[in-house]
Amino acid sequence: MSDLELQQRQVLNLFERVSQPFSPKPNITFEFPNFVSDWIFLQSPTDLSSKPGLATPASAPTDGLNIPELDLVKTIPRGRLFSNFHPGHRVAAYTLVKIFKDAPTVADMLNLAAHPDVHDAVNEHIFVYALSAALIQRKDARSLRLPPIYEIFPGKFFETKVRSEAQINVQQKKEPATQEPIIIDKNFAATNRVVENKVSYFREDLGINSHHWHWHLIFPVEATGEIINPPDRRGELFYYMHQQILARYDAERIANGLARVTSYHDWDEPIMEAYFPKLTNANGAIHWASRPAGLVLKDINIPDEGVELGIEFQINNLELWRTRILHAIHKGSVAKANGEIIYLDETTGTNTLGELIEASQWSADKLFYGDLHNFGHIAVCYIHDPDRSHSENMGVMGDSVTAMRDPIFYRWHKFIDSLFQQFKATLNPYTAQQLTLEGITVNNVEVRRNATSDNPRSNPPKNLIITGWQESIVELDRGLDFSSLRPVQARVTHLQHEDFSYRIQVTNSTKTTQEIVFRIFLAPIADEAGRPFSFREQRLLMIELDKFVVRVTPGANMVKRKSDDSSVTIPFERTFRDLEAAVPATPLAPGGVPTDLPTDRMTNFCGCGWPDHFLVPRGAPNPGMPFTLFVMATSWKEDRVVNGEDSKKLCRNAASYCGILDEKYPDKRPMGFPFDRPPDKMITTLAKFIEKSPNIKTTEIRIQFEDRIIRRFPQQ
Ligand code: CUO
Repeated sequence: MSDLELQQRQVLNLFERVSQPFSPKPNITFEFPNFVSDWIFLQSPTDLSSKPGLATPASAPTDGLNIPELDLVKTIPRGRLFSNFHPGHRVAAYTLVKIFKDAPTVADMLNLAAHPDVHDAVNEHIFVYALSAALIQRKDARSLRLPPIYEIFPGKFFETKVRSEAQINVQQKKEPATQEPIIIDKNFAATNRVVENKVSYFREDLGINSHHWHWHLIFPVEATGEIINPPDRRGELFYYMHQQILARYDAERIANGLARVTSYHDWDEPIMEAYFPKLTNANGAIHWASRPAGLVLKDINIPDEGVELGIEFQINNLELWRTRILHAIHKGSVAKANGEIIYLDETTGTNTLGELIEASQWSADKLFYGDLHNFGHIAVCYIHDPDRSHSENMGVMGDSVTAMRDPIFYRWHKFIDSLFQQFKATLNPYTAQQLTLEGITVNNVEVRRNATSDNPRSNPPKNLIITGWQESIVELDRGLDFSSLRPVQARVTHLQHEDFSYRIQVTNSTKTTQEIVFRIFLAPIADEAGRPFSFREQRLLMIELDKFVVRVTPGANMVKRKSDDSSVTIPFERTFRDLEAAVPATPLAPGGVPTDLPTDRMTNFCGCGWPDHFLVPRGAPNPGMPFTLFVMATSWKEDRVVNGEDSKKLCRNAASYCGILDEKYPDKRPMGFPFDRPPDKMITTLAKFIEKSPNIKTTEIRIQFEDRIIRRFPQQ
């Protein structure tokens, strides 16, 4: 076994049954790392001789380890649910990230992570967060893959009773060949008498929630380890990625006859959308709290949570911070603590505001502008027990893995988005010149479904996309608290669409070949009652489907692009078992430039990306739901951000919402361009918006939902 193979197996081993004491698998040995003796104090002996698979080199101390900073990590006890929106929890988690990143080599880090004084002593959620973050951030770990978060913590995705069914499965000792997967009911959290349940397939989708976890993992609120500067346009990405979630969610709501999400900004009003998650941790002992209808936000005072003072704030604080942020938006500038003024201009204003509102370490003045977005998550997740006098756990809004399950997530983020939209309204509308590209005409655009085994018709109708359900297998046995020698599988049902392609006819009337950026968006045409949207409304519903660069030769060109090449999405994640079967044999070059690796071997950063199976909204049953498909051509020469060898960068396949690892965001335009700001007052329709721009073309397409299983991929 090569070092790399061993390390990949060690990573998978470390993420198995994290709530239990660590147990190395046969053939995987961890060695107590020599390096720790340089920077630790040895106390609290743990006898490793009784731990098979945990070896002690001759020169290393044998009596256990005590890294002083681990005391800080342990301020969040094992078993407690973890919130990366909570400052005290973050201190604990980032401290462990730093410990892992400070290990001289990846091998040292993995050995340290396996030590019982680390693995078995720190909070299991923090352990997974910290090891994942360190693996992503360490350049020398770029060849290693993380298993999917829903297999590490199935309790954050699947209802409690799945655990007992799994246990029965194991006790009955069925052979794998005869073992039926556990069926996950896609309506487990509520019945259809709950109106909001119509879109639970979106809120509770495992790919969508995994994406949200990954996004917050790679864009931490504060610096971890040696990171000092934020990733490029991090604050703007915070705005844009969440704005796109809202646009996508609203499209699902409209398709299901529901009104668009309303902003949650009146914090004295009761929240009428209840949510009962029915989730527990691996052994079923700790549950995520439910939130009945009618609760009102209360001041938070939880002294036993996190570092020193725990967490305490008043809803008044949120109101004060909101006022200060709005003041900054309408004055056009924010003031740093040292008095320096930062103008909110059209180039960096959104980014500055994003850091301020979220609020991250890179906020211009966190004391003055506060911690608005993060504390909103905290206030909602403890709304049922705001001082924990009932010792209740938090609700799902506290954890980035689970927050998107709750309807209030979207209302809270609609409020957050409204702050950005107020800023965008202060910017000059795009001029006709900014919206045109000399010499390039997009003559036509259409979509065509690809033929499938289910649908072998050779010439499917154009401008029609079919959606339906797909069943996928998820492995549960690595995330449960009991050991099983045989796979325990669950079958989950999620939305899927048939593959399709864009065909864009474009004429280049210049004399030279041009590199053109194609920007493709999709938005519903009418609301749930069939009333057509004004352009001002529809602009906010535009969903980015793809953005790509093509060389266009003089004369007529036909550009074809497949839906699964989208710059927004990533494929379904690989299971623990897939990763074990496909451990990388050779490391990547330093800096992580892949040479010939297939997509599913790329680094952990690839875990960030909208799930491919949710590229397009569900649509409506026959005859389908009408959408506007929008294609715009802009100049790559003007939009390009010099990124070296663009085509070779890691994980650029979901760059639109996640950026590119260690690189600048690969597009100079504001995220969401050209829909990121309101048009001129005189422009009331999309047709008017594009009338002077031959480089833009729209067409009407339909998305038709068929309430049946479609087989886009072979069944696993
Ligand atoms: Cu992603 Cu509020 O930021 O959940």
